[in-house]
Amino acid sequence: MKTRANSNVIPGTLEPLMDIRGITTDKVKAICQQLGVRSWRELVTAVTLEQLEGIPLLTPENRKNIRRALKLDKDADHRMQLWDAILQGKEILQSIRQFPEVKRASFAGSLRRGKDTIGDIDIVVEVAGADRKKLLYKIDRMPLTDRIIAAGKSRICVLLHNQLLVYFYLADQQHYGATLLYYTGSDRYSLSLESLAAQKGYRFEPDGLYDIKNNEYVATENEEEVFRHLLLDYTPPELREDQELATATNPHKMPSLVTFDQVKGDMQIHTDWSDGEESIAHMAHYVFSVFPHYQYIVVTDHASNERTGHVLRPDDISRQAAEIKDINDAIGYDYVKRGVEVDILENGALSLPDELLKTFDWVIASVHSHFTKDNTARLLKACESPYVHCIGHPSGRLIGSRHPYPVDWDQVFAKAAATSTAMEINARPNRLDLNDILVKKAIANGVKLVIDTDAHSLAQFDFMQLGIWVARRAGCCHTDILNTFTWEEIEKFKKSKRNIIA
Ligand code: DGT
Ligand code: CA
Ligand code: ZN
Repeated sequence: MKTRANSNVIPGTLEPLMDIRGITTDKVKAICQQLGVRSWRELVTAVTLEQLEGIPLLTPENRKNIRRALKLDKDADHRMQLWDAILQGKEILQSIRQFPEVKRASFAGSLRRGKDTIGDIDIVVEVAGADRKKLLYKIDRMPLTDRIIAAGKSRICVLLHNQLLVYFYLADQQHYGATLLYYTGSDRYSLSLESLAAQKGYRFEPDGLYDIKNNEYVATENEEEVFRHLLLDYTPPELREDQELATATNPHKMPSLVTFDQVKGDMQIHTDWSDGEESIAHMAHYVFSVFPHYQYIVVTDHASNERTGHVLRPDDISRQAAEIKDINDAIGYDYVKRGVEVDILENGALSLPDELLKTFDWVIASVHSHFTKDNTARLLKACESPYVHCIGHPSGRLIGSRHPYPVDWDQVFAKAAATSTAMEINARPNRLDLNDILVKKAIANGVKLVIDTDAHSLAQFDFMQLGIWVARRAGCCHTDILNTFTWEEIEKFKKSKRNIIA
């Protein structure tokens, strides 16, 4: 943090520029004088229009660091998957929580809102003013840190060795709640809160909630207190997106969102009978001990002609059933359910005949081919099968590598609701399929969802939380999610389909 000497020609709002690595007073003066920039907003515009290229005093590294510090260096095509960001973010949180200067620390930004991809990591830290220099010193020496890009009195921007940017927002105890709320965003949501606060006599700022009448900051140690001052119900971070602005101003519409604790089982799992890494027994015993609140798991190996890898062949089915029976006998009840994942072929037919499909407890039908054509008709036909209980990864997207295929979702969701066919929220980090927007549309149509992990190995059962975030962002309550119900209730759901189709 440098001195402000010789900065009299620099407008006060641009002084934080000097907190950026390599940016001297002379360089800021050059920006002001040569580009006529007088405010932060004008600076952002100048950076966005690449006008900084015209200032000879600035090196390419200087320009890059300004872009990074201003959060203008994001690349829409290279956003990180939520799961990777969580693993990385948890490591950072764990490190900084060990520093005695840090009283509290929490994720903010898109990571806290559970968005499917993440541009950068935001963390709000409670630290006393007198300890901030010490904290900066320690962050600089964390093994993960490549270098500090910018360091001001209330914000530190760090580049990690893996090129990821992490922003620490520093708050004192009294204003931690407002700061956390502010930097959790989304941008649009914070703006809506700002204008709502203004109507009620407050200024909602990164530093806290300012009571205009009393001319002082209000103590808001927790987010809940900010909502209370603004006479609003607490809004979970997952709902703080553009489409939920109305919720922020309507305190009586807050749904009770589904939680991980309410999940009673995982309903898509692959074992070594197809392309999974583990035996059924290994997976069952692992989940039984690690997720004690689960009441069932559904083994759903691939029965496929289209897939090139190892699949469950028709003559494997009875042998697999016998193996599952032995495992359940050892556990003492039908903990492992017999499911299957079949292909929806190009003409909408399925990759197993009805006589075999009807022997399973749970049938998932998924598109595994022809990813560019409009697949509405295939999905509609699969819903009409009396033996299909759920459509797997319905949109077919792979985050970062495959776009969803075109589908008329109004038609498909109407059909799914009418035929009691569930839709999957596949929680694999690169799928998250259906996504939050489609799930929202699905539940508005009365469609039931299943959140499952599609686990192919033991560690992948942890993906469930990602699916929960998708559901929460869509506003799902536990009643929207089939696998928050007991197996007896799921049997009733299946029976309703048989009654409709018969
Ligand atoms: P991302 O990182 O692209 O996945 O998306 P977010 O939602 O994490 O957005 P980000 O990282 O740009 O900012 C996080 C929140 O903090 C967002 O609500 C905006 C707010 N924020 C961060 N820096 C500034 C700033 O300099 N000015 C204002 N007004 N808001 C900021
Ligand atoms: Ca962010
Ligand atoms: Zn699949």
